[in-house]
Amino acid sequence: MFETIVALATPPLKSALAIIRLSGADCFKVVSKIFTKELKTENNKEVLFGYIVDDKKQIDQVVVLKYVSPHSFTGENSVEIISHGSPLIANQIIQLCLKNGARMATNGEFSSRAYLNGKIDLVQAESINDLINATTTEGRDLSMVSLTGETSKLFRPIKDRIADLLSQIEVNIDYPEYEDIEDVTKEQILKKCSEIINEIDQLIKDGEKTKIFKEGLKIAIVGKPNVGKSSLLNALIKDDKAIVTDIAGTTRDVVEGDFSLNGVPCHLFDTAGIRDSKDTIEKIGIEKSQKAIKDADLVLFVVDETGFDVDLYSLVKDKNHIVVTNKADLIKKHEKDSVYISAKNNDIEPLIKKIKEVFGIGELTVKPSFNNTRQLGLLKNISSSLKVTIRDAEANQPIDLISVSIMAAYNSALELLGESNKNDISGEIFKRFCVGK
Ligand SMILES: Nc1nc2c(ncn2[C@@H]2O[C@H](COP(=O)(O)OP(=O)(O)OP(=O)(O)O)[C@@H](O)[C@H]2O)c(=O)[nH]1
Ligand SMILES: [Mg+2]
Repeated sequence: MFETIVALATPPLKSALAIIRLSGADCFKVVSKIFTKELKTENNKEVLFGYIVDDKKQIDQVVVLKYVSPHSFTGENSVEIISHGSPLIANQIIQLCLKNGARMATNGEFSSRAYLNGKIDLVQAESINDLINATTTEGRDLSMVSLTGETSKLFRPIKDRIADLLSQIEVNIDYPEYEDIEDVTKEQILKKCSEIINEIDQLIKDGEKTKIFKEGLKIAIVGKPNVGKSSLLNALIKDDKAIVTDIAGTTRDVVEGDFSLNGVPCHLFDTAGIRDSKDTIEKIGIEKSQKAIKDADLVLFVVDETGFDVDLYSLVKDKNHIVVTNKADLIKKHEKDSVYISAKNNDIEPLIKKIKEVFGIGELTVKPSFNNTRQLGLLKNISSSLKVTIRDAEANQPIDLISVSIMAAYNSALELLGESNKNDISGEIFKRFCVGK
């Protein structure tokens, strides 16, 4: 039984309507004290029209949606109060809820309850957060298939097979005296493990491919002053965001912009041209350029007709990078295999092609996949644990030693769907959610 929580589910800004959400055993009691109608558990879902009141004073005219447990998102009694969208009113209603027995929800606490009450598994819960944060339709589509439970469904049979193998082995260890229980042979273990590893490795491959559609790419544009870095940012985001002039040292601070590459959200950092400078402001800008290089998934090292600076290149050569020759319109001889563009003329197709090539970005086929760092990490754990099982079995190790790595694989499988130590593993995840979700 959980305490009653309250939170604003919409942004704290002036808008037409605001939604205040409550969940928990006592939430009908709390709302009944501040609403002109009583919320009873008898009738199932209800839409009620009335007034929020503080004692006798009317605060707002609202619509109240009532969900009776277990027919709600959290699985508990829940209420949504739809008020007028003034932050002042929304705040007053929340204060009234708090005064009458609710407490403020923490980030992601509604989703966390849905998970703890068995309404959704952990993969579905994560997809809710991904859905809220999606910035491209492809990212949204990927999150939607996970939200419906398709991704978890894909994995459950694999988890069951690991469990079967484990229980077969455990029976052999615990009841060696029962002759009617078949011994698991080394061949059976090897066959089953390699079948499961193949399937898991395929899931990892599919997940790695789709991961960037959800997580996006950080791309830094770096080079000498005046080579056309800001012009390139503008051409990529199709907007005149960064200032472009023929004066070297125009960009002082990092300018950021976004664009989508076949649905992969790309976040660009246009940086100050790097050179020896005595100017204090420019020096700070150059330090920021160096930080942008460090944080980037990809660095576009821009050069122009004035040539290639070897010292500068040493800053990026160990990073994932593409050397981009800009101002191609001024250069007669184009070397083979180099990327030539003209940012000023919006002639940047060769670069787009190259970035797609570097990250293997093609058309996205939306299908269920495990594609965040946590999920992929656990799949990799399962695969490597089962590889240990194979190694131990091949070395004819005793069966109880072999079972250790299968147990490790099984625990990772449980953790993937959030079926083990619910409170321990989920805390980290729900912290990342918005309050009110
Ligand atoms: N001919 C030609 N000129 C270009 C091209 N791209 C940019 N330029 C010119 O190069 C000059 C510098 O461009 P910017 O985009 O400001 O260069 P930057 O690298 O951001 O320079 P800093 O911010 O000073 O480091 C401007 O006059 C642009 O019009 C191009 O493809 N061809
Ligand atoms: Mg610039």
